[in-house]
Amino acid sequence: MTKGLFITFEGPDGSGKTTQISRLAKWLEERGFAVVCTREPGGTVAAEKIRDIVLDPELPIKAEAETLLYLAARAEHVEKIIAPALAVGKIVLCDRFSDSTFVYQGITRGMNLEKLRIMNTFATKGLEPDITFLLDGSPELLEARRQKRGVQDRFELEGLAFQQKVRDGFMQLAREEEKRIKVVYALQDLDTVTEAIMSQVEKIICNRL
Ligand code: T5A
Repeated sequence: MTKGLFITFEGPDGSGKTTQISRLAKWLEERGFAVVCTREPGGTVAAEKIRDIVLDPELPIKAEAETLLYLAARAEHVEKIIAPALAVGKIVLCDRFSDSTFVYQGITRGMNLEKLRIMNTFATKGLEPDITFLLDGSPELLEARRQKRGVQDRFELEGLAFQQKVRDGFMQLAREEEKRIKVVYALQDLDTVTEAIMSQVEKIICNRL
């Protein structure tokens, strides 16, 4: 591929993004593709420090400050990790990106979505994913998975009503951008979820070659 491929994974907390990214990365690497796996907030030294702040449930932050921190982390991440990898033809698999800001800070926290989109474009310099997998599932069933895993961050502590708003927010975005955002039901067995994702990625790669 002459131009890289930017794939993002979105969905409620604990929906299986990290697990599916590592499975897809293995599958792509076995086929000879150069893959970069990364996450938001995070991906660079500074952005990982911002991650520690924004996810710390013991540290209260105003919604505006929280939003700016997520966007600052993203600006770092795009400039230093994502854009350079795409420029040399790599496939970037990113655990959360702009859609998380639109859902968590916009739709769920109630910040103005249009303003958020403008600020986000400033942070990303207009970079958008080629395809986004939205791992969707009922908050009650995902809660059981999160509890098994243990530690909870700021948003995971907000309860089921909050997680339902998050789910509805992502589904709203998926309806608005049907072509880019592919909804995958997360509460199937691991292999079925992976196959649904791989078949879409295979199609895109074949169209690009
Ligand atoms: N955020 C982020 C914002 O508010 N604004 C933003 O702009 C951005 C970028 C990130 C938080 O930051 C917020 C949103 C988030 O609340 P995080 O720690 O990265 O925090 O949280 P998550 O993205 O939710 O990551 P998690 O690690 O919590 O969940 P994953 O990655 O979706 O799930 P995963 O793969 O770790 O799986 C969870 C458990 O389920 C099992 C796994 O083995 C694991 O134990 N599992 C399955 N079990 C059975 N069947 C399956 N199909 C399974 N898939 C996974």
